[in-house]
Amino acid sequence: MTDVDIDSTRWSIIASGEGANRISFLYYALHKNPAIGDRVLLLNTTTADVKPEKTFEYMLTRDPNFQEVFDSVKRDKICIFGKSPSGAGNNWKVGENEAREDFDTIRRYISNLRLSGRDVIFCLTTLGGGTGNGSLPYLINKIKSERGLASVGENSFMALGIIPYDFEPAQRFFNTVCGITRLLKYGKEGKQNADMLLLVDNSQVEKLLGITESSTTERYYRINEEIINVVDMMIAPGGKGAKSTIDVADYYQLPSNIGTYHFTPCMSVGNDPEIFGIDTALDTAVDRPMTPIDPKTATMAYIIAVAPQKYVDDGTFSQEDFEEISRKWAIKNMAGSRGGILRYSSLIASDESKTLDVMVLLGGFSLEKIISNSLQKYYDFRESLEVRSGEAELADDADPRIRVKINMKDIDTIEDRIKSYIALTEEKIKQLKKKEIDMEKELKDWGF
Ligand SMILES: Nc1nc2c(ncn2[C@@H]2O[C@H](COP(=O)(O)OP(=O)(O)OP(=O)(O)O)[C@@H](O)[C@H]2O)c(=O)[nH]1
Ligand SMILES: [Mg+2]
Repeated sequence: MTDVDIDSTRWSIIASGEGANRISFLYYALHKNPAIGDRVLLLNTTTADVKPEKTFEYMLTRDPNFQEVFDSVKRDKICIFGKSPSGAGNNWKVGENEAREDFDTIRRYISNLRLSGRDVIFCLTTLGGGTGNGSLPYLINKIKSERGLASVGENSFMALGIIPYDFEPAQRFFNTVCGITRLLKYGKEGKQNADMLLLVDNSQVEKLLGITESSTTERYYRINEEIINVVDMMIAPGGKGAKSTIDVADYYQLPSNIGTYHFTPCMSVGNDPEIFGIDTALDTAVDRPMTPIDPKTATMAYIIAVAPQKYVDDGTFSQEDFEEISRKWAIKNMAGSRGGILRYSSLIASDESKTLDVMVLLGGFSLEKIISNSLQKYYDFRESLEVRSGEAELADDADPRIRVKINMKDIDTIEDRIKSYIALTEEKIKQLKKKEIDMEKELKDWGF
């Protein structure tokens, strides 16, 4: 492991809820990345009768080497918050309330991350559950706005949200629509919350990997392995003996300026550099978006390639060629005839990597496929709520101790916010698909 440049970005990971805890633990156990060091925080609510270990049980039996890592993580990186005796019971409002009411507990752990300067915080949650999906949007907003926890206005927050399997029940999709919205926009004024939101869909990843195992825990494990590759590629410029200091975090303001800041990763990793060129790797990647999308609607792309040092030194791969290949690729694969609005490519030479690994973060794409997969279930759930005086009480069938009230006006606000975000996204796509300007006429108008 090499030391990171003083200048390169420091990252932290904050994961809330069970699925996100598993992914972050797996990343921490498998990748010792100097850009992260030990800045990892796993948050969860838990039932009084279930040990926090339960979340990691399968991983710990699958790989006995993880036990030692787990013992160290348990000492100071797992924060159990909330006063509820029974977790959030798949109810995001409970997850949010518990985080708010018990923020003093969470604050101590966040302080331990010693966030400073222009640190990037990688925030993970599943979108179907209650704990992570409820608490994480609240926490991002809170850390961003409260003095003393981070450097206000300087840190960036990359959020990753995991969309439930297609077959999961209605409440999970109600949670998903609310969670996506609250990660994008939060608070009274509905200001931008996460700086970038990465979406990953369980059914889609399972299809890409051809997973056929029947055990749920093993299926999650396989999906999680794929997700940690994404985390690793995001942070690549600071790790893997990297020679480049440009990373995604340097560009996070750009999507915010455009007003759309959702992305999905497309991965092509483990390629033999003797056989694969970057162009082939890019073509493979675009066929493998981790969320069901139409790449032809994508308006933004961040393209990251990690290649073994030797192949960069001998000129097989160079930043200049990479940019040219990316440009042609974008014209062929992205929205409009000019290859989207925003694109940047970063080649990283690595002392440690033996393969050519490429990740494309496609962004600004139409959310139509995601929304159409969720909407029926979203409404099924919404309409099942019994509303009295503008409020619905949500109770957990399995555990009557969990009850919470939701104000239906807040749900209307969430719907309005996602609809206007979608409208903006569609408008950007449409602008790009418009015919090119008539250059001759324009130049004349400009006085030439
Ligand atoms: N990829 C992946 N998805 C998971 C994993 N665990 C759970 N999920 C998905 O996440 C959703 C459930 O969220 P959890 O993370 O279990 O929920 P939570 O945040 O702990 O919230 P609670 O409802 O309070 O338990 C479902 O859609 C699951 O399919 C995991 O390890 N990997
Ligand atoms: Mg849970």
